[in-house]
Amino acid sequence: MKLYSKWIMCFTLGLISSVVSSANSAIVIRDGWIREAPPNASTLAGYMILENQSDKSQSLTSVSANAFDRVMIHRSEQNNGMAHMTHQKQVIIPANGNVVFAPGGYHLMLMHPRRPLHADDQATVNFVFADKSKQSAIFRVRKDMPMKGEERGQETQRD
Ligand SMILES: [Cu+2]
Repeated sequence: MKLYSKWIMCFTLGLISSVVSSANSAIVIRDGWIREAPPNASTLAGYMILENQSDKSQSLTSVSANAFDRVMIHRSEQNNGMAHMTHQKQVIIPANGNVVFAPGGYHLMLMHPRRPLHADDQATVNFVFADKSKQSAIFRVRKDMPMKGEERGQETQRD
């Protein structure tokens, strides 16, 4: 009987450590897309939803992509009717909550594309979080925001 419970203990610890050593974060990245830009554009914008499926808040600290020299996290804001962007060192995703990156708000600034990106092309984007966990997602290049319900439909009419 003692031996048996010891075995259970080992098995449980083994399971726990395999979860801890996993590099995947508790964040799910959904609906990733990159807005298509003219071929000579030096910067593109990327959008997605970061969904935190854990009971702990998470913090996004850096982003990279093979298709770009550098990726920065920005936030667009309106101040006295003037739009401007600020660089974000981190973005906190609340426990069991999400943060939406969308035109007019948070966005990824994808700098200096290393290859031409046209509508329907794909690029892998890599996310690193404050707890050193990582997550990657495939973003699709689109002419415009994916249509999903009326709210987003209105966004696309801004352009
Ligand atoms: Cu920006």
